[in-house]
Amino acid sequence: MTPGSLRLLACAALLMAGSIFQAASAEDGYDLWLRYAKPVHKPAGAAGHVMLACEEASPTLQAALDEVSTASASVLGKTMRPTERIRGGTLILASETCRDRLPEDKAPDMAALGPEAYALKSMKVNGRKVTLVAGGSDIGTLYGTFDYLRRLASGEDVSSLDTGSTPATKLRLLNHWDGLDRHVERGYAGQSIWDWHRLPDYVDPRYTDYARANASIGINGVSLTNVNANALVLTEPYLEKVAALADVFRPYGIRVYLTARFSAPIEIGGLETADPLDADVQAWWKGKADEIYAKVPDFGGFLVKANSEGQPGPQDYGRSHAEGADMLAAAVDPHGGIVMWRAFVYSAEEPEDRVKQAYTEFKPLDGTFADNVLVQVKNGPLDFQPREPFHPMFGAMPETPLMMEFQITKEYLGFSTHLAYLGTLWEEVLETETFTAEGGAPVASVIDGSLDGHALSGMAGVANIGTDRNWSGSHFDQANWYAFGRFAWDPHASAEDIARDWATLTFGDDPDLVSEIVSLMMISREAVVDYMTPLGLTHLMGTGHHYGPAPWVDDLGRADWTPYYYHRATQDAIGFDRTATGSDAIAQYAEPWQETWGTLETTPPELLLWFHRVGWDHEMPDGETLWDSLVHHYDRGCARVVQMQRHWAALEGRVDAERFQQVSDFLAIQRQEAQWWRDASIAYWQSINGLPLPEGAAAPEHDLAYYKALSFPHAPGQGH
Ligand code: GCW
Repeated sequence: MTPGSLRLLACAALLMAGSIFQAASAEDGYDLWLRYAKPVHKPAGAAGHVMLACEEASPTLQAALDEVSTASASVLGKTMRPTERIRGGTLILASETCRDRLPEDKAPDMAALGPEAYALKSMKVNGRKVTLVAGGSDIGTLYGTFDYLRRLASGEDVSSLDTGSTPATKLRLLNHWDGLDRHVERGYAGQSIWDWHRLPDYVDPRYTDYARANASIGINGVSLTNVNANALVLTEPYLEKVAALADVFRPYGIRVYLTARFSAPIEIGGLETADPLDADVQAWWKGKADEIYAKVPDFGGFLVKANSEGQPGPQDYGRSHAEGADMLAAAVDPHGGIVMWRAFVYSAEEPEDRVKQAYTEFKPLDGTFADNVLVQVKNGPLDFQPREPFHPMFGAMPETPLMMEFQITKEYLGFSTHLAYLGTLWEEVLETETFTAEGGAPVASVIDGSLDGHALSGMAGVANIGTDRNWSGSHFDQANWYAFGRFAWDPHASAEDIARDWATLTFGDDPDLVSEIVSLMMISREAVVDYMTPLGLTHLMGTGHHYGPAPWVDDLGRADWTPYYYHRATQDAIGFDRTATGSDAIAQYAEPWQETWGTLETTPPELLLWFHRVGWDHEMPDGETLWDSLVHHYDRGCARVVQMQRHWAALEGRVDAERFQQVSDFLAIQRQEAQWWRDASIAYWQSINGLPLPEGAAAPEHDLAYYKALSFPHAPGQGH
């Protein structure tokens, strides 16, 4: 071979390596926050070896070891090598049941940690410097391992660690609204990842990555199926499929839950009734629970939507929600299972203000639920709007563990094409004081069980996950999945800290880049509020699909599904009077909220039209009229989107091209749709109030008829 041909070969090899490198580093979002990119700053004190503190690796500890080797290979550029003896720079994974290789005096009291807790400690063992990940159980160790790896990937100094964490809540669940036909209700990221048809024989490797991602943020339960439930999932063939998924999730500390259709005893059990007080019905559910536990020994329990939006329930037989819940609770109780009974109830016939109905229904039932029942309550009394006050049930049912239900999928915040970081929305709810008889306490302390001393506690998030390669439909919606897990673990956490962690893990640890991304995330949700439903307006979205504005709709089969029901705009006024002169929903809140929100002058502008009906010429705190202020809020929302676009555009070249482009394209969609929301809303309000626009405000691009004529029969995610 001549030197020239050698050079050629070398060039070809280099070229190939280059293209392989490119392919391998394609940033399609699949790796989520477990990208394990090499940090700009090499983490000081990173371990070089990894050791298990016992001989036999349980599947959970094996998962931890695997994660360490995957992560170290890319974060550190070399895999941490397994070792069986303690050397300097070893990462030791230990748990309450895996500690034999650790000198007795060096093992912290892991039993005292609590089953899901962990400690990370830099220490000396046999004179050598090591890092110990100690878990109260193997799952605790896995959580601790993820924490350690997060620090490495963020370029943190890990040479003198003395930290740890304990989850504040017991149940940290994703709720999938996935159908057995793979349609995801309110899903904007493709189809359901549960491939029921191929299960149980084909177990998609993606399920393992799903479990890894969830475990890395502390999620420990998954309700697989839509709350608008199909009884079929409780039949034998489907339970086999459920068991196959449970087997994948088990090493990651994730239990499976199912939605229980209340009429299942009739539909698949051949009974004539589903009356919860009927002995045959009770026996049927007990038998069903036994059957499930025989296949899935660690089955978590049932999630139930009953007597809500057409779902069957105990009220069909004149029984209460508690009687329904307690019947199911008795069926799973011998196996240690629980029931999550949803409080999202309202009736079409009921003349009472829709936002009052859940409280009216459930408050008198406080103290009547079985010990293994939690009542799952949406964050606000309406339905996952861009902004609502907190649900008045929080703080009002001390005898019942209340579980928080957040919606991660953005049904009412622009689907997956609008960038809206929900951390700030959730933080706003969790840190609001409920003011019970004992005094002020944040909603977070109801959720973590500390306020009323409940051992059962939890948070559920309606998942935004689908078959899209990047899981969530958009890169930034991954942040909402991530933030949900972090808030479920610690409801007192800070939205900004979580955003920073996510941005670092997702886009790299360059501090300038991270702070740009975080600042964009932190303004994003308020931008959506401004261009969709400012000043306490709510539920103005298009009928059924909830895509785009439709404030003019006033003639659906049921009044409480129309935007008009919520805004009540007439020529002289707008808003829903929920004070004593109106629906008196305010009476469901404790003082001082009754006083603060019940009084026009002390109601903050962001909740004004939620609680009050006011004239278009009402004077706002800054001296503007309500009408001018409303228009300015729409304009502010649109301007914020432009600002977000600019921020993002400035990051070109600092974010990989693939993700940069998709985010840019989505921001362009968001900008157009923000404008659409603003223009359509203003055109409609003007048709009602006949007022001119404030000076300098642009007229809507089209007339009202144009916006009204738009139709979207195939908008994604609709119920069916
Ligand atoms: O948010 C609304 C949705 C419905 C959903 C319902 C619920 C699953 O529009 O699609 O049904 O709430 O939470 O039960």
